[in-house]
Amino acid sequence: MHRLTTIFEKSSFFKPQRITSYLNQANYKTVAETTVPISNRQKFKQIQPSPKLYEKLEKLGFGTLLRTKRYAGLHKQKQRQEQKQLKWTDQAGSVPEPKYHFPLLSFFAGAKIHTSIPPESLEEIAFVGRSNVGKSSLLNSLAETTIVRTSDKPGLTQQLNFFNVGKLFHMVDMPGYGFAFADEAERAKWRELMETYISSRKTLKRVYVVLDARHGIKVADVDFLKMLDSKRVKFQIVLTKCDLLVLPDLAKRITVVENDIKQFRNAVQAVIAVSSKTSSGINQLRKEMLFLTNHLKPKEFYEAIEEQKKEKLERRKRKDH
Ligand SMILES: Nc1nc2c(ncn2[C@@H]2O[C@H](COP(=O)(O)OP(=O)(O)O)[C@@H](O)[C@H]2O)c(=O)[nH]1
Ligand SMILES: [Mg+2]
Repeated sequence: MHRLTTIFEKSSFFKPQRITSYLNQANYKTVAETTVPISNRQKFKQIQPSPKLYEKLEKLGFGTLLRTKRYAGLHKQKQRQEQKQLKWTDQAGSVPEPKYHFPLLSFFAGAKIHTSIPPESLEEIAFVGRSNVGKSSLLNSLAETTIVRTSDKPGLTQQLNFFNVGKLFHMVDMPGYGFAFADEAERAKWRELMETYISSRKTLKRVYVVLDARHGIKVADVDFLKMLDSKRVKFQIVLTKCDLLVLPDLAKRITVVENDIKQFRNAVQAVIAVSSKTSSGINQLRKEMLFLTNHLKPKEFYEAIEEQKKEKLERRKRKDH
């Protein structure tokens, strides 16, 4: 209603007196009579993400900030940061981020009931989210294949689908929650299956809750996140379809979601942004998944190995002399 009145007011086509009489007729209060609370859309517009977040997103390939007056301040801050970094890289030499690839993806089990869930073996990373948010597309994009079925029709994934990522780890595509197509009994069955799996699986390393970047956290998501939190399952938010937002809106969305998940104890605070369509952010997510499943170690680990090698060589040299 408030939105309607503001639209009417902004438009020069409608004369103010006519609006007031129309609104009075319809038994509505006019803008003058009420204090207008700001809408969610306005609140969203007012968010000011940090220059650091912009910089991170630009690096991941989510576009660049326009050189308009509106972003002049941010550009200045960024320039200062870049100059500082230049000084540093002059000394150390910049290291480009390597490209990570997953080994061949293969489907190995589907479970409609908990008794058909395969026994625990390799570590697992599960993908959950509302139907149609882009979970299956994300799996395909990560593994650079098309074997995971994707669809425009909500509710196609009606079972837990287990995939081997070579012999490294498993990815699990889970049924979408919170859509109106399946009947109540069916939905309850799926929810039970997911809850059993999530709360009892020892090899489950991380649950990625996939959200559509355009929408953020919805009511159905909150229910699911509360369930995860109550079962003490560590989860992390992945925003996908980020190609459908311009950079400032994406940065704002991330800021909102980061704020929303502060209430959950078991949420990983960092929010991941990706696009399965353009592959932005996908390499970074691959890297994080390899870290999670212990197939990549922190920099210090490789440095320590190098040190050991050097020491060995020196000892051998000393012996030879
Ligand atoms: N633009 C865009 N569309 C996407 C992206 N990811 C998925 N989609 C589309 O969203 C729809 C649902 O995707 P799907 O992976 O089947 O969703 P799921 O139900 O969560 O598994 C499909 O039409 C996809 O083409 C993305 O990153 N960008
Ligand atoms: Mg799917």
